[in-house]
Amino acid sequence: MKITTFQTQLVHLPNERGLLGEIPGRVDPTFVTLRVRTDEGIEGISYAGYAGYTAGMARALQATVEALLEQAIGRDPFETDAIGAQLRTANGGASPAGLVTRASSAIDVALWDIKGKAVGLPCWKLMGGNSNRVRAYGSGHLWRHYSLAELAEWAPRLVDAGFRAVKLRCGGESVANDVERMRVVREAVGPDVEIKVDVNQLPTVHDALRLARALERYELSWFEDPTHFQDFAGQARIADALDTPVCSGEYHYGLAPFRQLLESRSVDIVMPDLFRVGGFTQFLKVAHLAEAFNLPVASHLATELFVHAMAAIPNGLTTEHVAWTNSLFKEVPRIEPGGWLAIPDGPGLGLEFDDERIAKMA
Ligand code: SMN
Ligand code: MG
Repeated sequence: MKITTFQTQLVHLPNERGLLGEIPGRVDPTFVTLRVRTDEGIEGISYAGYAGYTAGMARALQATVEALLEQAIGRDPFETDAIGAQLRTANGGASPAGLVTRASSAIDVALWDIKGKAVGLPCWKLMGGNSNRVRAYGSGHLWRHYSLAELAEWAPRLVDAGFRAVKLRCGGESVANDVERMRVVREAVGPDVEIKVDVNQLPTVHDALRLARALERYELSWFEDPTHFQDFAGQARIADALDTPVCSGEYHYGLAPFRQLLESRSVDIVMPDLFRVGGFTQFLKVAHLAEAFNLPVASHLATELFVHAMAAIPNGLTTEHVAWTNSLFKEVPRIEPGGWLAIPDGPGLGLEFDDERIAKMA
């Protein structure tokens, strides 16, 4: 089988509260859809996004996806690892980070979709087949800018939707304010729901320790990105000092930084971002590396795609659920009682673009 043609499209997703709420005025809700076609009539789909925080970056990402796909024409889509390596090497001056990796990651996912469709199996089975469902946590709300009243309103809504775990963003104005936010969410969800706390690298090492210790009485189940993502030694001090596990990884590009993250023991729960790590192919390498270090893996964003890779591995802890890109698809994995996401049965990703809705958002 050979890759023959492709099509990309810029899609402006609706301004859902969660998407534009996170970093007001900075998040570009424009995504690039990809369709990769083969001489056997099989089409693989995927999307790319979060290229930057200004509108022009989405267009730059689309151009990068197209430039890379042109280089993949004529190749056998089964050769995912070789194609990824070729794209990263041939465009080496512009990689391993940034748009090249984001684009090649999205292409990798589309190729896995083709592989699954070609052999009639869902991607999660092809990638390892650990389970046909994954645990998930509600992450599309409880942003840093939510007022106490909004936290009290939205946390129980996530629980009513079926989640047994939610994520609260902290690291705002003061430790006291964050403690108050945590208290409100804990009271709103009760003792049985997990609360994960993400501080997105905002604190210094000492502030992170003070904050985590102040939050511990409300039982946070992980403390995410407690300080600058490249401060491996600083993060290791935090991980060593706390009883709460440190979750980290979403900011790293490619496979190699995970070696340092794991070797320095600066992480307890490994969280690769699908588009920064290099798609499913590179994600699996990180997940298996984490397994060798006796560490669990959590996913970052891209829920509709990530369910497959998380279901493939034995050390998949929980899948982040954000609904932002759901409107690209006819059907998406739905949350089930107990906080599970069932993986679609269809071959490949089991996803279909909703062309009518996409046409309206283009
Ligand atoms: C996050 C990162 C980027 C966009 C939205 C949210 C956050 C998370 O760090 O882990 O969900
Ligand atoms: Mg995060």
